[in-house]
Amino acid sequence: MTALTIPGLDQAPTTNARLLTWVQEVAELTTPDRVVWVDGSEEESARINAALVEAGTFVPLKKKPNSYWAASDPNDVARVEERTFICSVDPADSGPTNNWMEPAEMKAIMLDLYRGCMRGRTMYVIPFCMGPLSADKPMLGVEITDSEYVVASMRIMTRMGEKALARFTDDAEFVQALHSVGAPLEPGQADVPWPCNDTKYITHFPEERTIWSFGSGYGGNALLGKKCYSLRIASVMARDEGWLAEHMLILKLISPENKVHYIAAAFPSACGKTNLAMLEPTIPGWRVETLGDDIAWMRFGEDGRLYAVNPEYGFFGVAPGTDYHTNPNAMRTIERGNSVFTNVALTDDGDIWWEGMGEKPAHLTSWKKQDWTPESTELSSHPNSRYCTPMQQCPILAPEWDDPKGVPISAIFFGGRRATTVPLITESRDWQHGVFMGATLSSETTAAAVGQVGVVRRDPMAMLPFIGYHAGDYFNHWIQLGKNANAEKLPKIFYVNWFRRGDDKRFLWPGFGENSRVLKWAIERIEGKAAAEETPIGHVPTPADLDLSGLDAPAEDIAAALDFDAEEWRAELPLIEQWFTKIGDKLPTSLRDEFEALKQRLG
Ligand code: SAT
Ligand code: MN
Repeated sequence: MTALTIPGLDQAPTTNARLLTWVQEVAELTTPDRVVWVDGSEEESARINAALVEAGTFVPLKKKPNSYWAASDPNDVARVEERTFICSVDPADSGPTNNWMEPAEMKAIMLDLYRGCMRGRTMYVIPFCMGPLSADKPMLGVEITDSEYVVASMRIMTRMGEKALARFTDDAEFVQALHSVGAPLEPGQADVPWPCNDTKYITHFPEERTIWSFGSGYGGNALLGKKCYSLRIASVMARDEGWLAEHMLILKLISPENKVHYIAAAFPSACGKTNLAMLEPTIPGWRVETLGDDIAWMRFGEDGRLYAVNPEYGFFGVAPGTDYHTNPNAMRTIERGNSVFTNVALTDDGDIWWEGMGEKPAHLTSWKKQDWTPESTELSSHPNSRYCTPMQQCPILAPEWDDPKGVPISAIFFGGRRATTVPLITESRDWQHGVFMGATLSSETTAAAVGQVGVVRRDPMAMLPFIGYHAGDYFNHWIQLGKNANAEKLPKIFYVNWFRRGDDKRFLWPGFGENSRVLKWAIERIEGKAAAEETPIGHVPTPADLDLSGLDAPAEDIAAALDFDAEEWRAELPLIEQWFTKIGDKLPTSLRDEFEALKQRLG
């Protein structure tokens, strides 16, 4: 078959030569039955959703407008870090924390997999833009995919279709993102509701700003604007151009005096970024507005401050544990409809349910499409089940969410999930010390990635699976940005841990809305209004330094949550040493110096 016979291929709504050539090449390689140029219209969306319902991928929800339940293949539920590659030309540019393969070798393997892989399917061409469309230099991309689920999800998660294509000038640069579920259909062969392939590759060619993904339909593996573009590829662009692409939420904190501070916070996947981004403060008079829950692109403004933009257009949040108590604003966002729920449970009356959503219904259809009752021994929803919902439906969305200038960041939080050792909050001594905190961040693994859950690992800046180049160079980039900036105007860096536990494993700090007390202390430190104790690891508040008025929690627990324990930290030192050894000789000497100084202070 020659490409010209593929219906739709010649209906390109663009004159961008690079795009036209690439689409032609991919169509010839993957031989789909037809090509659709995605315009992002309502009609098209209705068509795609209807096709997904027809295929059994989507079940329409009776209780939520224009919303759908989807259950994945049970083997395709999370990011596959083992199958994720940074194929830089030089292996030294991928570094010790990424998988690497020689680009030509990887391409040969993947070209073999891609050959004919869209047979029997439709190839969709999705032009998209990460970040505001009105940016001087819009951050463009095109995803080619054979998955309707991906088209429907990209419509929620990115600015896509005609409105993005309008920013494609004839010579516009864009990230090429190729995706296939890897499940060609023979003539007459019936499709399955969740096509995918046991062989999976999530591959990045950083020098070419190109992404090749094969075999998975799961969010982080398949929605290529998200982790693949906005973190792995963008972190390389950011290194080259002097900015930061980070795994951070962005929130706006408003004091009772209407003073505004913006905070960016990095936590590993499934450690509460969405909850913090949408928090309802429990302290009177304080308010939070949301700008993003997962990714922040930060550039210095003309005034020397660091400005953050959220490249995304929707939220792809962990469902279990989300309810009107833990995250009322996420619940209000999804109530408005237009959402896709993947791997949660389906109620008999056509709504969704997951663990943590209050009383257990008498009967559900589980994420494995099996009958589920409160007596069932299995969970109704996968721990990494997700809601995918438009950002603009969030009732506390900050009005400046779409401003291409971004918002000036006052504080950066690094945080992980640690049962011991790490206090509720620690303020860094300066930028370099803050970068050390980020570079040595540790967290227990979660269900967001395939693998064992609950194992402590170093997760620098919560970016371990997302740094698109050598981690040592990445640390150096952070250090250099600080050196070149006006220190007075840099955000203050804090290290937080909401997950410290008592002897009986109970959480010491209540979390959620009460985290506003921690935010308040951080802002008051920046404003020079709050006290702290100097410890070997940084400045830590005593219970008296935090606003605990009206907090219903045992005083011993609060003290234990804030406690700096020298013994625990001395036990941490060999782990940091190991980690730095792994980074090797690209570790900046300034971080080595920070480590030696910490050792000294710990005695
Ligand atoms: O990788 S996803 O973006 O799908 C979810 C996550 O791990 O943060
Ligand atoms: Mn994430």
